[in-house]
Amino acid sequence: MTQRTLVLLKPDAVRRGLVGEIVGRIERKAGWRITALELRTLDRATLEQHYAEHVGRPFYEPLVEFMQSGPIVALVAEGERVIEGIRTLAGPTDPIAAAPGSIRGDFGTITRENLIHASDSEESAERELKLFFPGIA
Ligand code: 3AN
Repeated sequence: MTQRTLVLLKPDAVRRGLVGEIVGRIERKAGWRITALELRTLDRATLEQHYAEHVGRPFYEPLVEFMQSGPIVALVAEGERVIEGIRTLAGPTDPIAAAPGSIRGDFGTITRENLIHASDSEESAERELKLFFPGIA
């Protein structure tokens, strides 16, 4: 089942020079392709839409601040079961609980700065792709 998903490499990943490492892990999965990729700085309005489900949670404001703290890399990945697959590559939200070998498990320590966002379902992917890449069909 070929799918498309949105990935964000968060400001910590860009600041720490981990873009190549993370993009490389996605590229090396057989048959997956990166079909759009851009370095950009996010505005508050975009983040409020992106993280709408988290409004009111204690981590919401610091998260929105953090995500504006420097450029991010937004990309679109396509391929066989890529939505579930990139979530597996990323590992769970808490990087200390994430297994070594996963992106968060290998490079992260604190939950807010967990390096990568990846859509968690087909519905989220559709919504997030429209928000970040409205130009793609
Ligand atoms: P995931 O990215 O693993 O799907 P979500 O969607 O639950 O995680 O949370 C979105 C982002 O909010 C996370 N990537 C992380 O940066 C931040 N976050 C989530 N839970 C916490 C928490 N308990 N403390 C601090 N930040 C959090």
